[in-house]
Amino acid sequence: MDFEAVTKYSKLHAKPPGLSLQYGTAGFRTKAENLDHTMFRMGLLAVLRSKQTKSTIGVMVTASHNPEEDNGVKLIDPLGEMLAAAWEEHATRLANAEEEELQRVLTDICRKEAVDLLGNAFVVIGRDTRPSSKKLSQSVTDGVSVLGGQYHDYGLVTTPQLHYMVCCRNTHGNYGIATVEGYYEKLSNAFVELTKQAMSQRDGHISLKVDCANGIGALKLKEMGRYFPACLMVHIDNDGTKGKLNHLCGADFVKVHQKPPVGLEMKPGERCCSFDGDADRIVYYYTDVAGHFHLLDGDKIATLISTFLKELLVKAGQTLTFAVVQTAYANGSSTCYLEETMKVPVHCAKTGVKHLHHKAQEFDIGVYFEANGHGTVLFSKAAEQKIRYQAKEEKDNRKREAAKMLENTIDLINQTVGDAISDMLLIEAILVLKNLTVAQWDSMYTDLPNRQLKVKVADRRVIDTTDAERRAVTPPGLQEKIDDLVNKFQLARAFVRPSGTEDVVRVYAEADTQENADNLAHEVSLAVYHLAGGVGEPPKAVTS
Ligand code: NG1
Ligand code: ZN
Repeated sequence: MDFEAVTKYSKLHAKPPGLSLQYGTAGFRTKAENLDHTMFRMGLLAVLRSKQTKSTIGVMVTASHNPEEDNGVKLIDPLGEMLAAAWEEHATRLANAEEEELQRVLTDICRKEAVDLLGNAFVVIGRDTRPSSKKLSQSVTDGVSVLGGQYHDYGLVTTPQLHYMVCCRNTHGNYGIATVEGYYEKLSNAFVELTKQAMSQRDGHISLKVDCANGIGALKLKEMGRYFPACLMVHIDNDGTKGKLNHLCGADFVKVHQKPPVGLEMKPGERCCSFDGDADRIVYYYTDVAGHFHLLDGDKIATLISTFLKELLVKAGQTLTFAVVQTAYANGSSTCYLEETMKVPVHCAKTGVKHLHHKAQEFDIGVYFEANGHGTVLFSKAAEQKIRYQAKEEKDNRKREAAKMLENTIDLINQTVGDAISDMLLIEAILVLKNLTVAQWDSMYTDLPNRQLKVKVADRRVIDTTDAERRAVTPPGLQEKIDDLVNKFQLARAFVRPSGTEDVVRVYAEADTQENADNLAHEVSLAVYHLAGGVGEPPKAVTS
């Protein structure tokens, strides 16, 4: 390693003294002006990871649904998955090392991970549309170059597109062609194959409004429009020409506020959806004739997709293990519907996509979604082979057709990570195939009223949780207090956990009515404030 060059270039990407960041569930994320050194260093780290795995590694510059002034960076591992946990720790140490410690930290990582410094390194880089992203991604390439790594800069891409590229490159084209055109073609072809018979039997077209959060999703969806069949009419709103990124729009805004984004006009019954700022999350919604807003979040999406897959598996006569993975934030009604009506096993994982992803990998087919709309479906290698074989060789026409549909679903879904574009196309296909309106889909089950709040405390690490974050172990007395409060309400549930991306404690509550959910959430917030060292004014009652 040429330490002299590293030291020289590192000074050009100097770390703000005293600044300390953590590689959390979403990588590094903070104000863009504090990230230059982190970007350079993640370029260095990506080279080491690439040398160690002898594979292409991805670096995505984005802060997803966070405000435009923020930015962030995430590394992508060889099969398009999130960075391995041990390397998250290396990332944190490297980002926080003072200049004079840099050499020691790099040497230490190489020793611990047995990195062969003579090996080759290849890194692919992508970025979202934030004004700060271009310069920050150049700092990543500086880091890659100084350690002698090669790179390809994909420029403006969605987060899931970069995950797809990494997977394509490391599977030698097996997963798809590693270009945006390759991505568009793969998904569009699968969508056409999946829907063509159903579309030929009905009049009209599929029409949908998409709020792109004024982000990268708008650019990429526009580009992809050329590949869509004529029957698919996607109307793009919040395309970045007028509004600000993620401001009063996007999947996170719609989910958290449970109201429509600005900049999108909805007629009763019209199907609409919102992407987040880097297009790895999606939620659907509509208003009814009475003007009421209905949100179809990640739980409703998981339910629709798993119902569809389960029906196809039964038709094809395939006996594959199948499960849905959720987090504690999943609405209680969705879990109940999946387990009791659908008879699908449901597992609860800790918040953060990597936890859901790992759990879903335990099954032949694992559907995972966070309530906020991030999710996908994973098919094991063996399941994929069985399905592809049956789609070709099965003699029974009905079974073969079902297997073919499963095969097209495999090709339509981005298995590397949650992908708003891919999820949207799969949902649209399922609605056509099952001949469902958005209101019919919504009526599969009724969400329990719920409320999410945040509490500021001096140190959120005083809260430790267990049982997939559903119970608090510390501070003493907090869980008992929550249990007492929950017992005062009907159909109630509540939990608290420290956020991995913001300096707050998150509170979630659900109950039989909105008023009760709001009251429970408020009382639990007060318990957190009093028992976990709240700062500032005590939480105020919720006014819905
Ligand atoms: P934190 O801040 O740890 O709650 C949030 C989301 C996660 C996940 C990450 C990464 C909620 C309640 N939490 O995590 O689901 O998406 O951001 O972006 O929505
Ligand atoms: Zn995102």
